[in-house]
Amino acid sequence: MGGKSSSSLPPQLVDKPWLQMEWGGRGNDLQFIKDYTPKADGQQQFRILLHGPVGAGKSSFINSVISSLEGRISVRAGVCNSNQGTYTKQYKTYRIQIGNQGNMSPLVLNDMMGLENVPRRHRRVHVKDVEKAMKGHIKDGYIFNPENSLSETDNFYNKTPKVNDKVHVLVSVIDASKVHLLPDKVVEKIQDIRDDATDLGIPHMVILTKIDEACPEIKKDLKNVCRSSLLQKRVLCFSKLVGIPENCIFPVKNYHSERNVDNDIDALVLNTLRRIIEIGDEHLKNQERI
Ligand SMILES: Nc1nc2c(ncn2[C@@H]2O[C@H](COP(=O)(O)OP(=O)(O)OP(=O)(O)O)[C@@H](O)[C@H]2O)c(=O)[nH]1
Ligand SMILES: [Mg+2]
Repeated sequence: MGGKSSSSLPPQLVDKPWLQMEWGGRGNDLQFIKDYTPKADGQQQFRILLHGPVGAGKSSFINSVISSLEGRISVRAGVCNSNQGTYTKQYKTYRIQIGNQGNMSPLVLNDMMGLENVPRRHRRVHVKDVEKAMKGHIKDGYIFNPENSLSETDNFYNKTPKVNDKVHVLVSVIDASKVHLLPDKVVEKIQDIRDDATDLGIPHMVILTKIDEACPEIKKDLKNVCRSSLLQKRVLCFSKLVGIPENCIFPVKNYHSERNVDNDIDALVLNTLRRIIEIGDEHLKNQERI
């Protein structure tokens, strides 16, 4: 993938785009997302679970999705600027309204506590909690305990999860500007969680956030994401680290300081959300055939 950088281009950009993106395609993706309904028996919801290192932009991605779909900046999911451990401590479900009639989208996003670079025992707790969330055992509002995984006797433990409680796509959220700096132990945990998802038959994809911080040319113009060799390298790097195909890794710039929605940010966010739905839906259809 990719071409060599020509002399007229800044060194971080390559001639031939390595990523295909229709910048004017926002309307198509928006319509696809608004029209989506899960087809499986008894399924009214399509649940997307976001997990990943602390401060990677999980909650910001939820705000970005809501902002892009609703056409105005949303700050529903709490976001924090400080580096003092994970800000999100609760297992929280976000539902999205479609249009002004109060209709709710079947799409449901779940936010959770970030994966910290902590002693081994605590990381195990995190991996177990992600597994429980994927199986639908964690009820909305549960406050994570970094020292113990959710107990089966806890009031927030759902003993009999239904099809709507289970996760349909697992999304790892990773800071593109720090991919190459991820501690080995954090990479191992992401691999463990990916293995658990595979065992449970849940598709896994990755969002690389903060692409504006990862490449100065993207900061200048978001459309440069398709030709940024720096970002391409980060995608390849993460693909090799975790063993996930490059075409399951999606670059995104979240809304974080903007006061108004922006067509280019929307285009990337909506296109990524569409791919999440398509990958999850394809998987559900395949499972039905088995
Ligand atoms: N420049 C830039 N900043 C971002 C982007 N996404 C998130 N941020 C910032 O990164 C910081 C952390 O974002 P959060 O959304 O709180 O990250 P999180 O993964 O939910 O973090 P925890 O809940 O603490 O685990 C905030 O200051 C955001 O404004 C992005 O795409 N670009
Ligand atoms: Mg958060």
